[in-house]
Amino acid sequence: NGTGTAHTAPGSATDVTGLTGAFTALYGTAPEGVWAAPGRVNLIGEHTDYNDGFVLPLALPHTARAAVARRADGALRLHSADVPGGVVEVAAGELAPGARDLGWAAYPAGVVWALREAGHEAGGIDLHLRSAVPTGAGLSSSAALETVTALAVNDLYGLGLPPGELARLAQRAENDFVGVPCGIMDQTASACCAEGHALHLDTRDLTRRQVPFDLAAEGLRLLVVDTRVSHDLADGAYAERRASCEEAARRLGVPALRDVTPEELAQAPGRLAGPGEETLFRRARHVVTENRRVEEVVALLAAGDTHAVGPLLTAGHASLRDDFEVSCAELDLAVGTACAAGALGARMTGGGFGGSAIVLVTEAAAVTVAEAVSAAFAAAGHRAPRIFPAVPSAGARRLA
Ligand code: GAF
Repeated sequence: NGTGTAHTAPGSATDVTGLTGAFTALYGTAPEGVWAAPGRVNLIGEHTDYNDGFVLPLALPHTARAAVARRADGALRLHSADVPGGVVEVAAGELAPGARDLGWAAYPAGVVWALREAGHEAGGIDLHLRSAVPTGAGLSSSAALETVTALAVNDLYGLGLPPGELARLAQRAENDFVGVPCGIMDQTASACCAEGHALHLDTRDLTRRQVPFDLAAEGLRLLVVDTRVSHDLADGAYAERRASCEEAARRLGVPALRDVTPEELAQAPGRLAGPGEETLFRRARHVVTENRRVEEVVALLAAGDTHAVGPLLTAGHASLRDDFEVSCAELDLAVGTACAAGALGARMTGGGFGGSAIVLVTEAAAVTVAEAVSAAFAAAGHRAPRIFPAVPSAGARRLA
């Protein structure tokens, strides 16, 4: 995965010049603009977004950037600096789900397809892309690719779609063109987050609220621990969890698990847990308690008590590990070690089965905690994790 040329900060003027130059070298004319869209971490609210529930992600400073120009013939030419293999060309008539195996290019191609399917006059594009969002790390590198494409096409073709709608169409691209049954969180985070804030999203009615999240002011840091165990949302386990949640809601007689409180669920184990079926009850218990944790975290942030968020993060991790069963040994080790070394709280973030954990820690303890996690990984014989601070950053934007 490309993190940009060494010494070139992603999104900087030098980076924009580099993207523009590479585009011109590839396609023979200059791009019409350069756009950026970030990856994310989710502070709390995991596996709730396909249950009509609540999420609280924040954008990372790591972005996918795209230099783009319109084409008159409706075709797409797509190139990534991060992937070997040259330009992928898709003729206008070829743009249909499953028509061809497009590899990475299915993400931008799927977005143009989704825009056209929704009746928007999205014409052809030449695109050159470079991303600093680590891939396979649970940090939404795919959503960043989709969102940067959606924003560029929206601007260039004057579609006038608001960010929330671009996120919805980017999700449609991933669901129906790429074939991953994800929820709406990642694309909305990439499109709609604001610097210094976490984004409180109700995934039922898609209302959004920017929640101030000024870690530095409180002497805190949020660390990302990328375990470098690659996760793959398409591998069936995600779809299986989703199906369990839908089945649990059906048995409880509600439209979605969003409509059940932890107290109500505790009264109703019999409806979910016939003999040998306690798994369904535990899946549902994760979702309904996680929705409650989101509300509790939002209330603590509003009260300026970010320190107190830590135990809720750790409780969320236990629920994902024990009830939802989407953690793995490396994530559990990162969380357990960080907490034992003095972190305020920690949890896996994103879909799970690998990927990244987040750790809330005081500035004073940050180095000690990071070193403890690295040492524990070495002692267990795991690959060295990548650890970096999550600075709440801006959502998708035009750079040039
Ligand atoms: C992945 C999905 F893409 C999101 O929609 C969300 O379900 C998340 O896993 C789990 O919270 O990132």
